[in-house]
Amino acid sequence: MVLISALPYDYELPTSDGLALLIIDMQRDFLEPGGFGDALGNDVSRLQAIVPILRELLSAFRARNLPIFYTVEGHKPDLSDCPPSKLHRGQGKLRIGDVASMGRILILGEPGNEIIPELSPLPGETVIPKPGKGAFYHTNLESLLREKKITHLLVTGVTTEVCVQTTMREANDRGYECLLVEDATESYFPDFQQSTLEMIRAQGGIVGWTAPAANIFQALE
Ligand code: C5J
Repeated sequence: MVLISALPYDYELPTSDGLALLIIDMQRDFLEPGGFGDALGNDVSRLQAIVPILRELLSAFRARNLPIFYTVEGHKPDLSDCPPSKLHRGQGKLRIGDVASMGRILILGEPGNEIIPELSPLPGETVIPKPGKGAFYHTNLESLLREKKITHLLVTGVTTEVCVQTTMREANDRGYECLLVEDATESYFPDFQQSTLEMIRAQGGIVGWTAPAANIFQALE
């Protein structure tokens, strides 16, 4: 373990066994025009800002052979795993399952559902499809983490206040020591990103810790 500077206080980072990188939903649906994020009226270009840091985190984890888990939010083509509440929410022109420029919106296996090419998973890295906002809901993430004896999660990806925060709360309730990497998570709403970081680390780290990636790189050197 190495103590790294984090908020609300130093975080014990395992530098080998027990540590995993979790990359939430860095898929075209959220980062490129024509996907789900765009259909909801968001400026998707904002999310590109974290791609270089995520590439560095990927390199650091790959160099040390540390486990990496990606998630993608998506539904079966027949939408049987999409509750009507999710399907009908909002007033956008396009909905989940509709055909757009990257195929059917938020449907597993469609071009829009792919992780962006800059962060493409390598063989052996696990991609977990998830129907909900949280990565533990209706997925095998927990059993995979238990299998690999993971105790500490570095959480990254998009969007900070939706899938990232939901996942971090789910992980926290399951006993994982979670650190949200401040400059490796992004939102369509800058204020929500900042508020989420504050919520996570408030009350003595009620959901976990936050720290910039530089503090992690230093520890993994
Ligand atoms: C959303 C996500 N925002 N990955 N999904 O619907 O945060």
